[in-house]
Amino acid sequence: MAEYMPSTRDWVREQVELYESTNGAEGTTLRDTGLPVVIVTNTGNNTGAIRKTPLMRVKDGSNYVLVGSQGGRPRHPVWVFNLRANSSVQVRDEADVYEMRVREVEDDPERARLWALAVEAYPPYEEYQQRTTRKIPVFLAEPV
Ligand code: F42
Repeated sequence: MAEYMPSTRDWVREQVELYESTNGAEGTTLRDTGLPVVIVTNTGNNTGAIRKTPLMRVKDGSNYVLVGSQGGRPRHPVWVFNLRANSSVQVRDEADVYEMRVREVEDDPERARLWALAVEAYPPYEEYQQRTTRKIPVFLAEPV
């Protein structure tokens, strides 16, 4: 059984701990924005470790849109490489945990549709994309 290796960022690790230990009753929003967050459990592509990554909740029917924004920094968050290497994830949305498969969305019309949903759910994504020449990766998580 792979071991869980928490994020190196304290507030991220703490949010995951609060979210999971309360079975999604607490820790489910981005700080005081009130905007909902999901937890994506993914597999480290180097270590094989269990990684847990809070992301903004962007729904597309029963699918979730996962946005590798990391505040518009110049480099991808490393969970992007995890998803590219292993498409099996779990998405926790409050008390519900779904087994899902992710695929990176490159096709422009589909990506544009999903990007619009993402920006609607979390407007700062647009600013983040303006802030960097990096094309922010978009994944779609679909129920298995
Ligand atoms: N990040 C986003 O990109 N988008 C969001 O919508 C988002 C929302 C959000 C809401 C709440 C919250 O608390 C955090 C939120 N974040 C969001 C931040 C997100 O949870 C991540 O912390 C952030 O995106 C950075 O992801 P990261 O995977 O780069 O994390 C780093 C800090 C990290 O944990 N690094 C580990 C370390 O030890 O340095 C390694 C993690 C890892 O997966 N290692 C891989 C392995 O094999 O284990 C190797 C990865 C590689 O290829 O190098």
